[in-house]
Amino acid sequence: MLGFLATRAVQRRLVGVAITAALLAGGMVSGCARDANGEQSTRVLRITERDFKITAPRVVRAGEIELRSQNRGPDDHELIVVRHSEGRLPMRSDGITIDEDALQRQEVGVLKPFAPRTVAVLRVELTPGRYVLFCNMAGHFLGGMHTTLVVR
Ligand SMILES: [Cu+2]
Repeated sequence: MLGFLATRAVQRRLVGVAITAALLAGGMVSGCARDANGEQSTRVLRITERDFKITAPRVVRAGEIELRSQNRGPDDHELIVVRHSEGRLPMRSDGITIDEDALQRQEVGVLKPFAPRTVAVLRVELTPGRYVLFCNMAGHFLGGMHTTLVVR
């Protein structure tokens, strides 16, 4: 229903390291990297995006986190991470997209739109707080593509 809007090209500043890779069925590596002291240095947070839902863990420990988002389509999706303590995210005057300019200082990272059947990776340093993960392609947020992540 929103497919014609979803094809709109979105020019976006890329924050952090974003890699889109072909999805290898069953080949996903689990776990984390360890530093010289044997401490966990990077943890992987698995996310699934589909029309129109984002599935992700609700709580994660603070630190360096690798967000791995799998697009199950059928549309392209993006992923925006903002630190947002409470209340609703501000809408643009179009009434169907979030005002990212107003959230610029809260923005932690962005995965540009990526295709169905691919995985996009974003590394972020998350400090304790409340975050919102969402897709801001036209209509997708209102369609349900947002979730809250609490970092402890
Ligand atoms: Cu989307």
